[in-house]
Amino acid sequence: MPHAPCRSPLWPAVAKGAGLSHTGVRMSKRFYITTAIDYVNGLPHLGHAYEKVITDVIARSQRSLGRPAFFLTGTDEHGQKVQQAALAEGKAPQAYCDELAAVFKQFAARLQLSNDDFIRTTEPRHKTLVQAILSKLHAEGHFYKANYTGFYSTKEETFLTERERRPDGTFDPKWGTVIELSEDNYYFRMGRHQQWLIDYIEANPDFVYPDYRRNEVLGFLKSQPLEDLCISRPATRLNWGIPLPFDPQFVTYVWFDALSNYVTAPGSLGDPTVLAVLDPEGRLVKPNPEVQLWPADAHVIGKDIIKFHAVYWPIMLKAMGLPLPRQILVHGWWQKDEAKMSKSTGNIVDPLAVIDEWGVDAFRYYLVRELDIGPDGNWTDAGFAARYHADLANGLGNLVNRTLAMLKRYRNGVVPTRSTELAGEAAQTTGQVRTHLEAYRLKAALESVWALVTRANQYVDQTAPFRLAKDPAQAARLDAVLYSLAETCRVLAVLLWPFLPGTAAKIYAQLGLSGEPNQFTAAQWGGLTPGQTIGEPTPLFPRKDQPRGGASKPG
Ligand code: ME8
Repeated sequence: MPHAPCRSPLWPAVAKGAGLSHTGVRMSKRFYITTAIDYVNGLPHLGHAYEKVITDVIARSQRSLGRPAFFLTGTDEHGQKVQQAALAEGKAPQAYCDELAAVFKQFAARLQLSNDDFIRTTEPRHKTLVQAILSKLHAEGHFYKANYTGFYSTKEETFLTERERRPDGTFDPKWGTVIELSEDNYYFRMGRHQQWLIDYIEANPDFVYPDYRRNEVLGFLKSQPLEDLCISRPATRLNWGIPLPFDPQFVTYVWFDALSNYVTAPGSLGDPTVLAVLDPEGRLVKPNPEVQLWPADAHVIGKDIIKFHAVYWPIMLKAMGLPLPRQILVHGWWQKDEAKMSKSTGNIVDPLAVIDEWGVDAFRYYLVRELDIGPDGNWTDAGFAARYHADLANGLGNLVNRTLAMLKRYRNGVVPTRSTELAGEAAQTTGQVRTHLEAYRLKAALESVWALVTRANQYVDQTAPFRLAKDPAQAARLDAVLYSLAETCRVLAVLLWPFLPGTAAKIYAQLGLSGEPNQFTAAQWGGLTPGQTIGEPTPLFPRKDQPRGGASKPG
């Protein structure tokens, strides 16, 4: 379930970066992570799901590791694409956006995202602060008005130059219909920003991750003078946007509007860092020292929008006088069966259909286990089913189910005396997972977790509890084996919580434990209390390729 939008009480202060608010309360900045905000010109798709899930895993893992985190996602609702989609459905843009935003919010809930807020760019709280940004930058001389005559791609909502033109004078089909335009607009002066940005990216190698994306940005910045950015569209041509406060004949360019969400959301909640710059006289929003979010720790985005995030956004922030985000995490794109997903060819993955059939945790697992943050991924239905059966049903599911079934059968469901037979392996895995999570190596973290799953399943085969159970002289030995297995399942629940929160909670409940396994420190060996009664074992991931009950036989 999404968290309530920032109504939560003051997060406990952590030592790093802690300071005193004006009320004398010890405050600290939260870990702040964002996703791209999705265009509502269509339904949510696999790419949207992937980005939101990896961001959720990072947010949850930070919280589990004891660092208060704030996770922002939302929808990008202005601009031509959305206006055209509304028109195509014969709806007024706002009514159309209201419907689609509700669909995207439900989608976030189906993915079990733990977002703290969901921003829509048509909300007054966003529009007000975008106008504050524009007014400030205009007053400080960052914009100028000029006439432009030339080519324009309506599909990409961008002006094209001779550079984009092919030798035969035509444009790449990716630009869609290209028209010739002559119009006045406002431009953002870029020239003064090029060199400091190059220096900054060179001095901060982590700013853009992975490194091949950083090199791409540097290559772009070094290859040509940065052209001034057109930040307006005449309202006569496009009126679905935020009016420029200093010239209402124009609306704001959709990317300027959209990128701003990363600061308008915290600003609207009272983030003093943002408001000191955008609302120094306190006319728009009351500062709230409990909301310390900016600068963001990570913007998670796809590879196609890197220039906006690694070039224009830092420049916008620098011009505003706000610190830059710590990192831009650039993920790759999913294909299906080695081909671009496309509705027209029917080559798509419908995330909701997959979730309905296999469960949300199986879907989350496949996305994160299959694709690291960086390269492109390839979805295959067969690969999905294979992972489901091998890793989830036969691996984790079987381990938990047979452990609990044996505890029920041989010990009446009562946890036996503590033992430490798998404690070393569990501690080693816990250490590896912590290191991977801290470095956002999500796939590697899952690989480490599954090494422990495999080890514990081998341990069942090696110790053969069903044989021990037949010999009363082996009672103490059986106790030791059963405790080690049940405790390993508990540790696994803690390690898995950021990835598969529902499954982790089910494992805890089946072990008879209350609460959620959402604190990494609980992965310490020995948490299960001898004498405690476990709950009901129920298969976590029923097999789909044979009649139900065929998997997960005890012992
Ligand atoms: O770009 N695989 O919105 P969007 C992985 N509104 N990721 C994919 C993908 C795929 N096949 N297709 C799209 C926008 N994405 C803007 C963002 S942010 C201030 C404004 C990713 O709905 C894409 O890379 O077209 C982007 O990060 C996100 O989905 C939203 O794409």
